[in-house]
Amino acid sequence: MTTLDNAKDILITNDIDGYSTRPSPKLYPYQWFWDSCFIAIGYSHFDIDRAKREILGILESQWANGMIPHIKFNSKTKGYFPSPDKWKIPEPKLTSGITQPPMLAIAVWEIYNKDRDKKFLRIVFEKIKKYHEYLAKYRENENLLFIDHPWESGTDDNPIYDETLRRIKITISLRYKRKDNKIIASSHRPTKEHYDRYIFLLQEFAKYKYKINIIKNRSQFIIEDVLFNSIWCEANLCMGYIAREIGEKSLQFLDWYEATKKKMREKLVDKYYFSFDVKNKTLIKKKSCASFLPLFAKISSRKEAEEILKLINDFTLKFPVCTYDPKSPEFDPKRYWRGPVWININWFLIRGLMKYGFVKKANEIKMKTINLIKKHGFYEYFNPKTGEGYGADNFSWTAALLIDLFND
Ligand code: 2M8
Repeated sequence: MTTLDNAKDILITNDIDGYSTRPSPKLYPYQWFWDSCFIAIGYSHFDIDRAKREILGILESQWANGMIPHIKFNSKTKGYFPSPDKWKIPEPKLTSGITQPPMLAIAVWEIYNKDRDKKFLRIVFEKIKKYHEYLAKYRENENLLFIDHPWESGTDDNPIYDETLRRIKITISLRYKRKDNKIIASSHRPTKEHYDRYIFLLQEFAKYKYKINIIKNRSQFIIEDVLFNSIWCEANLCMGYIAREIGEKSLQFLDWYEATKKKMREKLVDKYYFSFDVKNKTLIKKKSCASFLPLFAKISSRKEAEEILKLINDFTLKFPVCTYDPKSPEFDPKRYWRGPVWININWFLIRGLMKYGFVKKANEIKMKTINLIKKHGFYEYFNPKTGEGYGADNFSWTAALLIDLFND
């Protein structure tokens, strides 16, 4: 079997029901929102109908207010903590109660570019529009979107959130049993201090019945996140294109794009782009992979892009690219989002570098990413010094994005 065949096989094996795919068989046995967007992009190269069904599968989980939750559970599977009953959501659905980076329109635009099926765009347009309206209405703070849980960032234990999490006072006694660290070595997963806060926040959200205004007032973790806002910008551009293709209004999306981009440039830059802690009123000046994302959405000026390129070089050990500053004492080449190489970040980078004409660098990262997977396997993340794979094996987005890189 070729590596490409392996990749396709992983997606097919991780299929749940023809409409959703597990990120990995054991560690993540349900459908995750942004994972499935990457998965759909992978499928679009060899089974376009299945790619479209992955998108429909995500949309099934949408709440009445437009929110798209980060996990769609099902009643047949067990083995993940926090399980569906822990979320206590105010919705007659089996889902989590928080969202993830809004990749949906980006994935749909990728699919559309393969077969120009306007019928599919018409089926999904209103629902994605409703999701964007939800984000603009409930998550906007001075023209930037905020996240209210580290899991919403997709880069869960990125050290940029450490200080904010440390300030959270846990006011109740927490009793819970993790499952992740029974499957994967504890030293490769988030710490207990982090999990305590993840779970505490969930319990607070349930107490507030997921009312965003109350959460925004009372919670300590309110972050205008660089990665999330960059993806929001790009997704609005894609919604603008989609709207135009099917004769719908595109102006609102382009307004959101412009307003967010302007605010990011005003508020989030200090040489590099950083996230802003709303409660502590500080720019979190820690260098992480999130600072690369403005390239992907073409937010940075030429000069800023050149600085980001230097940062990428600083973040390149033997295998590109570290997710956290390798010179920082918080860097850990084995622990989750605190240093290891992640394939989706490399994918964002490759696309972003191409947009600024940094073709050589983009191709270099692309070839090294493909070779890393070929040699070390379809892992969730990789040691940037040795290439060793960690976390889940047969990880879906590693497979899906490899398919995309091969075909790009
Ligand atoms: C990781 O996050 C989940 C919680 O959502 C977990 O650790 O249990 C993150 O890497 C996230 O970005 C990803 O979507 C998810 C599933 O692959 O796993």
